[in-house]
Amino acid sequence: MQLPILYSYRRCPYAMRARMALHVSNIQVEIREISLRDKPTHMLQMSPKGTVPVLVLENGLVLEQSLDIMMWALQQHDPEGWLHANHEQTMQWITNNDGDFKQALDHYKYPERFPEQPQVVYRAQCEIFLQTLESALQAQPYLMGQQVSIADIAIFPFIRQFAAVDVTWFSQSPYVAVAQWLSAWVESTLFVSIMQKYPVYQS
Ligand SMILES: N[C@@H](CCC(=O)N[C@@H](CS)C(=O)NCC(=O)O)C(=O)O
Repeated sequence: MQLPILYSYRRCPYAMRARMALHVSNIQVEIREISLRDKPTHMLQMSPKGTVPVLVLENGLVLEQSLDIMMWALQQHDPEGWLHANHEQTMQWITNNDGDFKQALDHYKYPERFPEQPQVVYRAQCEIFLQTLESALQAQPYLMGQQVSIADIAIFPFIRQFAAVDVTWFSQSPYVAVAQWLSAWVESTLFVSIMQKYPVYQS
């Protein structure tokens, strides 16, 4: 039986959120782990922009944005109610993550590429978003309230990257609720399952 093909990169946070939505919705896919330096020809034919994740469906339809893949999967089967929260507010969290926070995160992760400012300036830019996460998570277990939503799933892989830049600093930071939320996700069965290693797909 032919399955949808997911071009993926294990450590990519966008690919992680797509893999988690596919996993929870119990949609079987063929995962093709790629090398970012040597992308498969078929992937580039299907999606010339060359980013992962890309999902190629059996009918030839191509989903080339991580959020589109999440929505497509969950609209078919959403056993944990990840789409139940208010859509606009959920998307606002994700937009803030994927926009200003992600940009500041890239600067914080690779300060040598952005020598205009010291790394701590980029970290402080990231902290604007961390503070909003902390306030929300001090008050409730998930970003959208008492129930998990796509906001948690879409965002925590990026916070994981932020925390990993300076583990000691993060562990001593005031972001206690964020740290607990992050640990719970990183240790979850869901995350462990989607971080399974695959050999690089040879096209
Ligand atoms: N907006 C895209 C962004 C995906 C993205 O930027 N993925 C990175 C890896 S984390 C990528 O494929 N970069 C291309 C490259 O490094 O060549 C999405 O949500 O799927």
